[in-house]
Amino acid sequence: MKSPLKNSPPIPASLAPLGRIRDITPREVFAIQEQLGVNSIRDLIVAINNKRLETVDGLKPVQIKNIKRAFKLYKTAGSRVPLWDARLAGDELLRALSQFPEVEKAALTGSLRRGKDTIGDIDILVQLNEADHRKLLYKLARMAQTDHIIAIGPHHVCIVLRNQLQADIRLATHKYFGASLLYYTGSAQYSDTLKSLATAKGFRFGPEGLADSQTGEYVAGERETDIYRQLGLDYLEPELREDHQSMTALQSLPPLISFNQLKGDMQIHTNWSDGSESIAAIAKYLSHTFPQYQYIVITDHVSAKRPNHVLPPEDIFRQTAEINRVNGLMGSDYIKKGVETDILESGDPELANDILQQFDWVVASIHTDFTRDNTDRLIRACENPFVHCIGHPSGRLIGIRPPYPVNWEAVFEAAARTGTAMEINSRPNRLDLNDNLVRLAVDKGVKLVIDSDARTLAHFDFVKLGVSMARRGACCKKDILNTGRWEEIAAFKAAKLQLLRK
Ligand code: DGT
Ligand code: CA
Ligand code: CA
Ligand code: ZN
Repeated sequence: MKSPLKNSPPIPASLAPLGRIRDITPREVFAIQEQLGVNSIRDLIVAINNKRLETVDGLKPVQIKNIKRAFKLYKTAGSRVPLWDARLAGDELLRALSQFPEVEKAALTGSLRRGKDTIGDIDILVQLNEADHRKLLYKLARMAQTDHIIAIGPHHVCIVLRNQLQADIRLATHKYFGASLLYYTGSAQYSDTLKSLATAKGFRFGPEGLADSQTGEYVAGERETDIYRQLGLDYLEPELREDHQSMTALQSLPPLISFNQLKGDMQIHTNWSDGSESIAAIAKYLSHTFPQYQYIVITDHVSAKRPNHVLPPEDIFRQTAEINRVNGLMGSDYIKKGVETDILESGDPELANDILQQFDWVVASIHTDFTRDNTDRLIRACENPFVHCIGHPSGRLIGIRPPYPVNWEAVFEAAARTGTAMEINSRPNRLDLNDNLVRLAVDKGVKLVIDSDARTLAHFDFVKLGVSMARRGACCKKDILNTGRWEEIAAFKAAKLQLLRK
């Protein structure tokens, strides 16, 4: 028998990542390289976008399909970027595009508008005041942020930015801007479901508008809301447009949580532990920059076991004195005394209850044993009367560490039963709880807290990412504890104490 590998040429080094993708054989890589002159992953993107794989002699349609699917998988596993980075780049592109006199407006679409935790590519929709799209596409695509153009069509250009992110820029006129916005916000699954629904109701839906399928006449397109209305649907926030379930299950929901409703930041690290700013500098910055905040909670790690970047327990009183001093200068008790304590192997917090009792807010987090099933530990931590919140509950670090195994039903039931909050940690590589866990927690009646876990002043903006997770988890104001005044948080703590004393 002939060895299947015997006649396979080696995969060229520049295309090595391709060789690691399931469904792509060395022979296929070789044929693509030879016949299309594809010598890098970048060339391959161009070839796929220009439908040139279809011209390769010896590649069957099913193989082409496999390569495309595998390449999509390669993209998802290897090169998705955190929402934070994509948002900064997307906002910069929006600003750049708005400078062109022909551009009437521009908006983010795709997963960026839906607020997904990681982003495959940036999608932008531009409304123009003139019809010569092709000429203008070249002009837009040559903005300063562009590294090179991958593909260009009549109303669409795909570019690679200097920061190596990829962006799709699509054009529309005001007549069908809303339809394109809806269509290209996706998700693809959601857009497809809308299409089928439109067909069932005697319409045809696409990026150019909603048309009567009998007459071909356009009946809606300028605004998303016009299309929803024509289809007899309630408007659905972009963060909820993920799967077909969102079509029915999420109709007539109360308004989703918004950043403006947050009344304080519940997890902040200072230069007393691993942060870089003083308590006074943080208080001054936040009271000016986030005037909606009525309170902020300092939660430095306190540990006797971990030597570095933590506050030793003997310094708690000195830190309390400093918080009192700054509060005194501000003439309020704006700064709350919190702590982040480790959840030990047993599930108990490292700090003893008589110490925990002295804090205004206690976050307990797992910082060890990331591979074992942590269900029991998390439940045990919830059962401590002085633990108010579980920090970054799933322990994932996006692109670095998967979440540890947990029976979430059991943990959220314990949190609801004991009156313990769960954190939506807003750091870009955490976003923990994620959207799906947020939704499950809310279904189980668990209260959530959105906080920054900031180490520097720039980190305080992260809470907007946490808000995106909460919105994707269908959270309303009542689900988020820190949309309330501090009195409401105090009542939440008192209720837990009462509950566990029974
Ligand atoms: P990503 O980029 O992987 O984070 O996810 P998306 O959702 O941004 O996906 P992307 O960039 O491929 O497409 C953006 C949106 O455009 C997508 O959510 C729906 C729409 N779209 C693009 N291509 C198609 C298509 O072939 N069919 C349908 N129904 N929608 C599409
Ligand atoms: Ca995208
Ligand atoms: Ca795209
Ligand atoms: Zn932590």
